[in-house]
Amino acid sequence: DKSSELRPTHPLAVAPVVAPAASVDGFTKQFLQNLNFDQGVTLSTSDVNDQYLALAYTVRDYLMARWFDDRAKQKTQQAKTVCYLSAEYLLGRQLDNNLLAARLTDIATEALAQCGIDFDAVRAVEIEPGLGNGGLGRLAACFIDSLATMSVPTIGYGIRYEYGIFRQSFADGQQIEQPDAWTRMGSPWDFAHPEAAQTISFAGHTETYDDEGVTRSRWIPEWNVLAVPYNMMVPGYHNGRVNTLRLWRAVATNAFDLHTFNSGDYVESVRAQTFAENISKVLYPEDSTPQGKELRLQQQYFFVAASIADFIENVLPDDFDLEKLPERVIFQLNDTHPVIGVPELMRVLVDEKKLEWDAAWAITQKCFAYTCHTLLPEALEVWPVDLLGRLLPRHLEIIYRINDDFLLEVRERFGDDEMLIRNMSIIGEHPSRSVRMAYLATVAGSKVNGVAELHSQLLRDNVLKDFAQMWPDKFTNVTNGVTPRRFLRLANPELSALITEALGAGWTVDLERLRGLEALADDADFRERFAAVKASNKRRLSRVLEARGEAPLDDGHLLDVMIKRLHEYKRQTLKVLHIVSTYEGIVSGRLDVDAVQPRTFLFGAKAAPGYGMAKRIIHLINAVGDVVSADERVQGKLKVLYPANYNVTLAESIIPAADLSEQISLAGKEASGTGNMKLALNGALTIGTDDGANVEIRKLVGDDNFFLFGMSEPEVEALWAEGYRPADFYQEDGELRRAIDLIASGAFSDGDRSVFEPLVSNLLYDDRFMALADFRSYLDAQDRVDAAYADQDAWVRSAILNVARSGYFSSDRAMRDYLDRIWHATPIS
Ligand code: H53
Repeated sequence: DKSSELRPTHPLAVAPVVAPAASVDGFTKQFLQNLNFDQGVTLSTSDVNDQYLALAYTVRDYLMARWFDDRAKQKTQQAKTVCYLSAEYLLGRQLDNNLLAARLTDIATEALAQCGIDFDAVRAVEIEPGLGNGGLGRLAACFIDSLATMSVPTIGYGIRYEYGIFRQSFADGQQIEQPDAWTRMGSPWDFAHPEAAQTISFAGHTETYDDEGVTRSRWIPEWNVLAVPYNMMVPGYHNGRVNTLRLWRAVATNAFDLHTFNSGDYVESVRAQTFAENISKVLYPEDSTPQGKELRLQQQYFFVAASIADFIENVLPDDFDLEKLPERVIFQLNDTHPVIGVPELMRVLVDEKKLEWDAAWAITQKCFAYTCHTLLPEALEVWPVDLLGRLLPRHLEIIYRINDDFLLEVRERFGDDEMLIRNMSIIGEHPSRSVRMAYLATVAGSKVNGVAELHSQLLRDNVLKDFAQMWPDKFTNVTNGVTPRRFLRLANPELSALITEALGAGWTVDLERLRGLEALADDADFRERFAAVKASNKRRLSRVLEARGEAPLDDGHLLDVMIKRLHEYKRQTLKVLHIVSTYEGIVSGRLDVDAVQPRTFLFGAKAAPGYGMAKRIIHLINAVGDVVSADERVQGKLKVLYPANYNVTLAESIIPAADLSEQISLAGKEASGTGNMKLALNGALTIGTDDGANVEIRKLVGDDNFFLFGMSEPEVEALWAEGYRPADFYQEDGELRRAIDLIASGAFSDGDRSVFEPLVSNLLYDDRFMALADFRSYLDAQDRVDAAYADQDAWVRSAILNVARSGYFSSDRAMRDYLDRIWHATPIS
């Protein structure tokens, strides 16, 4: 600490920081003090938001001493640090999580009760930081929770967006987006450190110069912004550890651009400030379909450059020998979003620290590893060379040099195969010249991993085939995982209590212990209690829905949930076809009503605002839902619910209540899925294709406890190869025809046939994701679901086995796999 010598060492200032007494009185005292001195109110004049903020500050106070300790250790112990670089962290609410981690839940409950405060009302005002879109962002949040719980020195680096994922509402069944000003009522969980800001540069040009006989390059940037770090606590569960999530916010370097100011254009100079601050203004709402917008590249470079500089300057000791960098850090690239960090580290090492290119490259290759999260070709980020060269001219030069060296290596290994060279080049030429970020990451990374077994296999066999041939050992798999603290212990307190009663408390950090429940699946008394928990969770969800102005749940209904981003490859439309077909079957008398179980179909999904087809699908779900839920002929039988603004908080109410988990993507398209894991872990049975992590879920829970349907990935490929004609499936299947015809007839759009015409034609004549080809198999599987649900005892047994066999999907296990296979880092004491 550079300034410590200058600081007076008052005896009180050098004494160790201690947490307030861990007692109800100690907590109450601290809470009231925070109400008074941080919120400026008394208990009697406080409102619920004051109480929430004071409570959050109190929890912080308890964690603070541990946080100081862990940061000091990070400096002195010189352990290898995992720097997780992610453009998204979908954190969810913090209060209950942090209380739980710090063992303060009971104390806080009692303290608030003594103050006459309704704890649930306080909980309800917390606005979750929605700094991510979906699976990828939520995965990052699970990972940092597990790393803290496992005492692995970690810094999560990302962006402190001013506006997170938009708030969704519906008007006439169509999605409306509103900005999510998540900090407007305060943000008690983060600490701004403007004094530790980094200056991040953009644009300009490069030049060479003579540095004592050596020709070197340097970058003369044109403009810059400040990256101000906001630190958030990431407490481990019951281990006294607190890691850091460091999110960067963009602030203008100079409030008044002097030149502009002197020329008299005050307004213009303030506008320039807004330009800089736009960088961290808003999260891009596209999930797995990047837009290639300049602002997005600015965001990516902004946070990655700030993070690398922060690590080197502030985490490493002052005179650190950078040749040893790989011993102290691994930068994990969460998808391609942070990959611009590769040329940035090269620039720092070569231009600033004056290392030789080859030495710098050897270091860089050891410091990065890359996780790929997709198979969709349109999701692999590419940046037009002219855009990248304009914004980051030096980085483009470095990328060209990396590519030249790499292609030489390819020629040495495989000869002058021009086709191969073109296919593997980091610079693509078609349709226009651009940098392929996934290839750059693959060339630079020490390891490349996919996120489920099937996905990693398809990466090796298709998407990155040539690279896997060149470097077979570089490729590995780490199947995703989810944190059992948030998604079982907190979200499902009643099931947690039942499990703890049966197995002891250790399962929260050792999820494989859930295996112990297998034996209890055959215990009628346990089954009854398990079923009672599910029923109670449904009532709780019903209350949550009613509080949001939605219809409640009906007793005895099978709760069938599809909660995930709206994307064609995930096939919400296939789900709609099942609903429409069932509805039509009952209304027309074609179906034996008694064989159809009463069901509530529950959707949760946001669509990217610019994704027209996804928005039409939302409209269709709502339109079908309105008609079905209002039709007397299916009353008590079918109900469709689509609460708006699905987010982590709502997921925490839905998942524990679910009976059936819809994981119905076209095989080979969903990299992993993580909602599938959360639902199985909470005792929902999966109806799913052999895709992503479904494959592993099915293997673990067993075929008897999983409803498999649809084409396998090789079958999908074969059907494509022979020429897929969706209309043939329509012609050949009467039920499919009736369902599609009903939609086309205007039955769900007040007779207006034009409303869903684009959707219907897309299904009949394009159907990129082969919903029609899998329809028959899906309906048959749904019949098996109905039959299985009719035998409640057998169903509950299957549900218990799903819980018992899902321990593998803990993110703690995923972190152990990353540590062993990729990071080679170890927990510290
Ligand atoms: O990442 C999840 C996977 C899921 C995949 C998702 C994802 C995004 O949310 C965003 C971009 C991207 O390339 C992939 O779709 O299958 O479970 C976490 O790995």
